[in-house]
Amino acid sequence: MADGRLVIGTKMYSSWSLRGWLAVHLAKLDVEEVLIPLAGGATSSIKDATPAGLVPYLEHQGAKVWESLAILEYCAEFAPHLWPADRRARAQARSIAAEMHAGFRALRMAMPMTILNTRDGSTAPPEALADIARIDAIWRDALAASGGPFLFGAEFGGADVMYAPVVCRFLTWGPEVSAEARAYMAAVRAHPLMQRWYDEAAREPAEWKLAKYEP
Ligand SMILES: N[C@@H](CCC(=O)N[C@@H](CS)C(=O)NCC(=O)O)C(=O)O
Repeated sequence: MADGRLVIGTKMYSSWSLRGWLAVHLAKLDVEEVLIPLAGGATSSIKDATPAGLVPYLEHQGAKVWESLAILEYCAEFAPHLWPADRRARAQARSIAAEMHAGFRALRMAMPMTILNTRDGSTAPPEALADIARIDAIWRDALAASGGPFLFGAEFGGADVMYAPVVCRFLTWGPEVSAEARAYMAAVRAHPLMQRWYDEAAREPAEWKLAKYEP
């Protein structure tokens, strides 16, 4: 029997779910996956199943954890390697993870996650372009210091967990980004867990598609 459950939403669309799912899998927690198809906002079955009415939501060995960043921190208690070993790098990783969790609203509004599609991002508003420039700078800084291919070195870590759905958005919407950002996006997309998420999304039933995220 599993140690708990992870409640997530539709893999095609749920960017926050991807973060919780990656963290749980990287930490190798043994939890059952409970997938509730998103209804396009205020999904009643998600409200009933989770404390905040949002996914992801983790129950594990008696602990109840919601908010993707809290789930990541919980997973890092079991898998400390999710954060860099060096104190200064760890501070930077936590800062950029928190910046993602708290911000980039314009980007999230202009370029929603819809991973099975290719969309035209050329009409994104200036606020979204400013978010993209900031993210590109965050990535370039971290990659220059670590040498890549992931933000803090050879392993896919907590900061990558928080930015993986941004990679998905950029792959779909194709904004202009630096060569360093493009190399980073390729590394994230090629990670076996990302490959698995994309494959499972591709197998989701057509009835789960939401018009507002489709071309
Ligand atoms: N701040 C939350 C955001 C979670 C969130 O907004 N999740 C969306 C799905 S990506 C959700 O559950 N929406 C409710 C719904 O669509 O019914 C976190 O970090 O986990």
